[in-house]
Amino acid sequence: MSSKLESLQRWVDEVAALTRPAKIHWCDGSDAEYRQLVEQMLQTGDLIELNQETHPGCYLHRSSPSDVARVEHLTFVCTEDEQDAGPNNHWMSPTEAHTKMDALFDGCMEGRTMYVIPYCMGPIDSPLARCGVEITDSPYVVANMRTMTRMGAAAQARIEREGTFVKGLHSTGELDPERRFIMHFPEELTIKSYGSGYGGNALLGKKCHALRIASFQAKSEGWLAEHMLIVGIENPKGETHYVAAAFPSACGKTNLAMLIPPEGYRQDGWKVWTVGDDICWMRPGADGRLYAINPEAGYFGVAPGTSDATNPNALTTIARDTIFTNVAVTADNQPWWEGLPGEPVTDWQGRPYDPANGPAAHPNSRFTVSAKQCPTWSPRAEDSQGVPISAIVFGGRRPSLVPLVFQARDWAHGVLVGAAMGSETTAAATGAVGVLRRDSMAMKPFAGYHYGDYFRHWLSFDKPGAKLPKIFHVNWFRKGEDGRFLWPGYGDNLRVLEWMIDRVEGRAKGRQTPIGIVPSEGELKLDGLALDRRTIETLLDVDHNGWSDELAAIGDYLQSFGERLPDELQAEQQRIAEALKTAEAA
Ligand code: GTP
Ligand code: SPV
Ligand code: MN
Repeated sequence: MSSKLESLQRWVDEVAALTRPAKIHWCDGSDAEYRQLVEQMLQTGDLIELNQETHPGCYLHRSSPSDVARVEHLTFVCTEDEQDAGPNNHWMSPTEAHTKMDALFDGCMEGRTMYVIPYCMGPIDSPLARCGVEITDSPYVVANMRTMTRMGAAAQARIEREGTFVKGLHSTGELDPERRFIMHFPEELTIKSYGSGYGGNALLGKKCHALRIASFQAKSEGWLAEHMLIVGIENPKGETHYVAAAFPSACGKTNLAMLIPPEGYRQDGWKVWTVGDDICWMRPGADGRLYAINPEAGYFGVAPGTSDATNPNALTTIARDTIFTNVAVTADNQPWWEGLPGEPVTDWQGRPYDPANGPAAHPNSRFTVSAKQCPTWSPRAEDSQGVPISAIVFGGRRPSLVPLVFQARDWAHGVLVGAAMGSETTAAATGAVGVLRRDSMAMKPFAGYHYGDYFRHWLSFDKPGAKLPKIFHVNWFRKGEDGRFLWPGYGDNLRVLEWMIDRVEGRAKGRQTPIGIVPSEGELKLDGLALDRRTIETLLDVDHNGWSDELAAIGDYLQSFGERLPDELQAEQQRIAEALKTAEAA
């Protein structure tokens, strides 16, 4: 095959001349192609068949043990001007980065097949969707891209019609961490990734395109590309509000997107609809509201912790036609991870399970599955115009200080709340776990440009005629003195979402505090929960002293963005710091 789009054909020819594959395969996205890839990977051992009676169409992939997560220290944004990448990104000059990468790609596909993957991020007919082409030598990447994106002939047709696409070049290389780089050239709409076969490093449509490159494009085109889930909450009257929520990696997006209402809510007729679990593209519509699409077609979700108690929806979703990466296996060859009943016999590295070696499943083990398999898949998930967003939620893992929920008083305050987000690090990226760090809008690893400019872009949506979502902050991860989570979380998070919707609709009054509006007594429906009064008070308490220190830390953090920090954001920080001082004195 080939392309009638000259720029695409020329690029594929250039890449082939550099990487020198034995064969070139243009992916059409068909079932037959997928089956053939699976067969081939079963033969090479890239995939291992799981129990086909309990898990039809399910396979296991074991990645190299040193290639199990995103690598932020090896991820670069290569803009002409170093300033444009910002202190939030690692930077390399485009010339240096191209030279370095092209040396790695030189001859790297000799004797192998080079796959050309045309894909579309977003519903294929959506004006909000954008296309790309990934070239890779990994059949595992092809199989995953087929599930995660609209991949194949239809995407190629759109690319040929539009004449523009994001170029992504990937090779697994030697899987040597010393020869591993994920490079972004936003000004050239180009990505080059070498030396990793894992998730966000290798499935270039996901974080590299749909967040880093897309956020850069969105800045000049007036839209937002965000690390957010999108969920529809339908009340007993049949009215649905769509909520977009940004939590850092492995902090609860998939779980909130697939939430099952608590028993009483179900009886009353509440329903939850999943639009997306990781990425959200949104732009203002003609009526001034923000409309959002999920650019992805599948879920690349965290396996550990997924159970009948926490996320039965996800468990149903992944009962068939799923690729599992780095999970453990039971005696009868079923996939297994911490949180599931039963016991593992083989760990994620294929060794006999021994607790002395750590968890059986890698903490960042994942499932890849089509979004359509989710029982709560939204009927509007493929709406080409997107869904209107009523509320934006920020949140992170904060063991102390940060209350269960509070609302920003207006958009500018909300942008500060997002910018000030902090969270404990997780296994989704290599490095220490459980360290508190700032992760503005959950985009620290993904914003493709200077955070100062990014905050300014966010602020710019507040203009005459705009009907913007209300902005909230949540914390499901507050811990008690015994180290246990105070809030039950998961399905019960709907109680917090209901309060937000009541705020959006003007039904809940709330209580003003220096940091924002919290639920007043009785506004959160907690019936059926075994929470004592003290716990509820702790969850909703605003500790003025503690928050003063927090605001000072936020101020220092904002200063690190220098001249490009919008004055308005600093003014918000000062306003709240002052309000806290006044409240302390009172
Ligand atoms: P990425 O795919 O990495 O972007 O992550 P995500 O934000 O989609 O995270 P996910 O929903 O997969 O959750 C990650 C971990 O957080 C899992 O182990 C969950 O069990 C846990 N988790 C999710 N929601 C809650 C909650 O409400 N409370 C508690 N305590 N844990 C939660
Ligand atoms: C994340 O780390 O936020 C993920 C997984 O969603 S990955 O695709 O590896 O980035
Ligand atoms: Mn993510």
